[in-house]
Amino acid sequence: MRKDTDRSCMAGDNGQKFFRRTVTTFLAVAVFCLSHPSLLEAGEPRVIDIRLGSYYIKPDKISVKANETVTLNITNEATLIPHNLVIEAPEADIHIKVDVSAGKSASATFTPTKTGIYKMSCAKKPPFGKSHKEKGMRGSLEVVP
Ligand SMILES: [Cu+2]
Repeated sequence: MRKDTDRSCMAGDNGQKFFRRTVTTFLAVAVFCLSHPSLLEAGEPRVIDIRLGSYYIKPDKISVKANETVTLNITNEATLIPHNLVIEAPEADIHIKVDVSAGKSASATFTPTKTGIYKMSCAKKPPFGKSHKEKGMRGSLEVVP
């Protein structure tokens, strides 16, 4: 019963509807992502750079959120001396001990489960003299809610 002109007109309407639906879907997804920023962050751990040297840990205070997955990128800036980074807090599911040769980098990924302030240090100790910790290689990891 329809005329040809009607049919072509319908096709135009369908195209427009499809376009409008696509734009609406896109906007809905965009708004959803913006209102749920944690979804965008999920899967990508936060990265914190830590530098070790003779005898320091920089920064010596780091702060992370409970249940946030964090990757520590640890670089040993010393030219000869090996260092490590140790954070032992079983109550918060933190078990980090990463040895890093001089001039090298290593990483550790963890998800702290309990708030608190935990000690971090280098556990290296020469046969004689002071430990690296005593010489200044110590700091703290704060886990906030
Ligand atoms: Cu050390």
